[in-house]
Amino acid sequence: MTARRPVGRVEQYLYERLDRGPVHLTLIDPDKSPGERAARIARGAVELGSDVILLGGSTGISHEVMGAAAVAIKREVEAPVVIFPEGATSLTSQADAVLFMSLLNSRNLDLVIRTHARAAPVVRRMGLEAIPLGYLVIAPGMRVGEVGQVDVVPREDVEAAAGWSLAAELLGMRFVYLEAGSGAPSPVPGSMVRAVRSAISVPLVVGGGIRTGPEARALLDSGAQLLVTGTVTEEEGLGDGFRAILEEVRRDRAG
Ligand code: 1GP
Repeated sequence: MTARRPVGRVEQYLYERLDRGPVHLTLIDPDKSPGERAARIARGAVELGSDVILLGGSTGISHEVMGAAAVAIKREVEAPVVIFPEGATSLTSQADAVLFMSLLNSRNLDLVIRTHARAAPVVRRMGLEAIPLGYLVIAPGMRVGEVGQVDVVPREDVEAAAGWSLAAELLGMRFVYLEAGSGAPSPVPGSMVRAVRSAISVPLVVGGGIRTGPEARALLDSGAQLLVTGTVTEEEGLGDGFRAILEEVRRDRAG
């Protein structure tokens, strides 16, 4: 018996990228940007240095819409296409992987583990790579905070955030994601990112409310290793805000 199962292809790609510096993930909502429009955003984002295309949104995206976007994107870019799920209905075998994430601080057990029990056999049957991730929503939480019935972690409670994050790591989750909520007026505070980063040894993902280069810079300097942005491209396309964020990410890359 081997002691460990090897990690999947996309997870391996993430670790290889992380060895060279920070990773950027472009979140596209295929309900707002379907098929070819998603593919155009993805191509531009990858050209600017984004590493992964995440597909997701907070309203029930059908697996047909998800599948069509994944196919269109994969025709345009080699970067992995990963599902950022909000339920089992948006799973598609056209993607390369799914963030198999537990919404740690939800009051609704469906979002912590029960939906996963129903989705796991589907994920396995589809042959989708599952990336185990602890997802922690920080105030204000925005829509995911409401829909996810979350007891948000207050922005100043850095110790609570570190405790939740370490618990995720000790439970075997291989990534921790601090989420301020899509469209949040400001990202997760740097002090919290620092506290979490020094508590855990798995890679730290930060997202929600990142719209400018200086915001990205502050998070990277605080220890964020993967940055997720969505709204900035939904609202401004591949404009100045997105370019400035990618410039900060590229600045910290080796070579
Ligand atoms: C949301 O963290 C992501 O789940 C991205 O947030 O839309 O604010 O960039 P934004």
